[in-house]
Amino acid sequence: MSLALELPRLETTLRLPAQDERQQLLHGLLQTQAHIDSKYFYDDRGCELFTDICRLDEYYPTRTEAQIFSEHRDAIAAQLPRDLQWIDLGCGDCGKTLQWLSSIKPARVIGVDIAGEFLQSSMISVAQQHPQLECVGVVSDFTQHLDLHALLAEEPNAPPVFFYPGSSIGNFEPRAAMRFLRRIRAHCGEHGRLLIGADLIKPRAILEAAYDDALGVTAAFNLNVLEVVNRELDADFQPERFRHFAQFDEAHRRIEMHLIARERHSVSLGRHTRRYFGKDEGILTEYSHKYSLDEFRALLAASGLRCSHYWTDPQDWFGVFLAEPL
Ligand code: AVI
Repeated sequence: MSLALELPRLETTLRLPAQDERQQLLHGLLQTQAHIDSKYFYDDRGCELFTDICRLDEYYPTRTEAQIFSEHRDAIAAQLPRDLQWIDLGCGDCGKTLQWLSSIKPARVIGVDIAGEFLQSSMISVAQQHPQLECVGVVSDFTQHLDLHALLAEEPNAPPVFFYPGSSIGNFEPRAAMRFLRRIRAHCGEHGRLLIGADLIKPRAILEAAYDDALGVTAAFNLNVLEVVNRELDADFQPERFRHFAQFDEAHRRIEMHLIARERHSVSLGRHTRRYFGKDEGILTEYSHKYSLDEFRALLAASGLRCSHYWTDPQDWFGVFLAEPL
C-alpha cells in the first residue's frame, strides 16, 4: 500500500506575458502621477511583511474580521448552500479557509492565487489535513481575469461560494470593484454566494495609524515594492531616497499610500529609460477604500448582488457580508 499523497491539481490561467506586465509597470512609473500596482507588494519579503502588518496593534482589520468569523462562524455557515464548492480568492497559505472546512463541509476547495509555488504548497497542506477533500489550485491574476466557468461546471450540482476576506476589495477603486464583483456574480448561477469582508469607515486617526504604524512595518512594506520594481525592470531605485506616506482622503473615503522622494534625483528604469523625481514628488502605491454598511451594500447591489446577511464587530469597524444573485 502506498502512503504517498497525490499532489493536488494545479491549473494556470495567467493571461499577460511577462513582457506586457513589465510594459504596464513601466508605463505607470512614467505617468505625471507615477504609480505602481499594489500587486507588486507581494514578493516573498512583501508577504512576510504583510504577515507582520496583520499582527500589529494598529492594524485592526485582520483581527477584527477574525473575531467576527470566530463569533459567527456557525451562523454564517448555516446560511450557505450544502455541498458547495468553496473558492478562496487570494488564498495565500489557505489559513482562513482551513478554519471554515469543518463547518461548511465543502464538496471541494479551489484556492486561487497569483503566486504559483506558494499556492502549490498551500494546497498540499490543505490536502494533507483533509485527505478526503478534493483540492484544486488555480494560478491566476484573478483581479484582472476571473474565468472559472469550466472548472465550476465540472460539479454542476455544487453551488460556488466565493470567499474574499481581508477587505482586499478595498484595494480596488469603486468602479473597478463593481466590475470585479460583477465577474464573481457571473459565476454564481442561481445558488452561488459571495462571502466578503470589507473595512468600514471610522475616525481618521485610527485609519491613518493602521497604515503608518509606530514600528515602521508598513513603511518597510511600502518601500520594499521598489526592490520588486528593481528586479522586474532592472531599475536602480534606492529605497532610502524615498519615505513612506499614508493619508486618509476624506473626499474619496480611502487611505492612499505613497512613496515620496526625499530629494531631487533620477532613477534608471532599465536600459533605455530614466525617470526624474522632484523633491517631495510621490509614487502612488495603494488605495484602500473604506465603506459604510449602506455604501457597501449599495456596491453589491450595483454589481447584481443582494446582501442577504451581514455581521460586524461591536464597534462596527469591519463588516462581513453574505451576498446572493439579485
Ligand atoms: C491587502 N489589503 C487589504 C491591505 C489593506 O489594508 O488595504 C494591504 C495593506 N496595505 C498596507 N497595509 C495593509
